Amino acid sequence: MATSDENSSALDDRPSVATDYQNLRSLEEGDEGGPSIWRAPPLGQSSWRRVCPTSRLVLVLMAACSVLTLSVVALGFQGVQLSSEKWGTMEAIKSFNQTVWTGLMGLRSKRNSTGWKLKSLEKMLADHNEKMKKANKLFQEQLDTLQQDSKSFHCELVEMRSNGTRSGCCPKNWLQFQESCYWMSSGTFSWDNAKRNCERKNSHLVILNSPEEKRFIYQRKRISFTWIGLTDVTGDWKWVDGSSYTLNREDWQEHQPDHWYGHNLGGGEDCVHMTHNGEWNDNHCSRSFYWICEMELKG
Ligand code: MBG
Ligand code: CA
Repeated sequence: MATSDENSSALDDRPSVATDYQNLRSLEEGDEGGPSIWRAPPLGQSSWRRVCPTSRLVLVLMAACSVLTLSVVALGFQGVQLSSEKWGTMEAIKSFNQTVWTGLMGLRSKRNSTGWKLKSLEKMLADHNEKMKKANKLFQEQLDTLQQDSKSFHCELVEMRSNGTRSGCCPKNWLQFQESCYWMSSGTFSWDNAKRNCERKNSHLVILNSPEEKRFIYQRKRISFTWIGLTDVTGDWKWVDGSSYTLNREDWQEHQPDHWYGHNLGGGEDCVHMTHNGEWNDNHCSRSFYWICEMELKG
């Protein structure tokens, strides 16, 4: 059990204020080369530097904290500013979007409206074209009727002027070339029968007066031999209307006319026909060929 002395001795072992002061003094006065890190700064330096390092660390930390706090406050302020700017920008973008959207809607509506207008215009155009076609057809029909009427009137006028001896128009199924009408037979006859047939039609066997008329007939006649109104039965070459024909070699096939007697049909060859290529040949008048009648429109 400890005595009161022992307690007092134990209390004595504790560093007293005086000891502390001495220790502090010894630290102040020398032993500079000692290893202690707690060495006090030399005398003569400013008082704050003589504060213990722990306090300096606290001060540094406090300063750092202050700087940090200020930074946080500044950043916060900036953040508020940024957030406000961001809000403004968002509002602007929103407004811009709204404007663009409204514009797009307007354009779409305009496009729809334009498309609809275009479609109705196309339909109008198609209807118009259809009406034009109908009107044109009607006009053409009326023009044809008018031409027919005019032709009939002309025919009647010519007939009246000739006291009914001539027709002003070619009859149905007759072809008109210049001032004549032509009829092509579909059967065959002898030259004499063909001549009579034409006369019954108020016409005559074709008389070819010009190269143009020869070409016209040649182009339209049947391929087979076809009688024309030329004969030398009287000894001279004459057309059926009594007009004379002066022989032209170009009209005839080679070696024709030859008055050939070799056919044993009696006599020679007195009647003329067109051959396949349009050139002429004299033949026996009894032969059966196609024929062509001609009727003049004017006298
Ligand atoms: C024929 C003619 C005939 C007579 C005969 C003479 C091969 O043509 O048609 O009319 O001229 O030729 O050989
Ligand atoms: Ca002949």
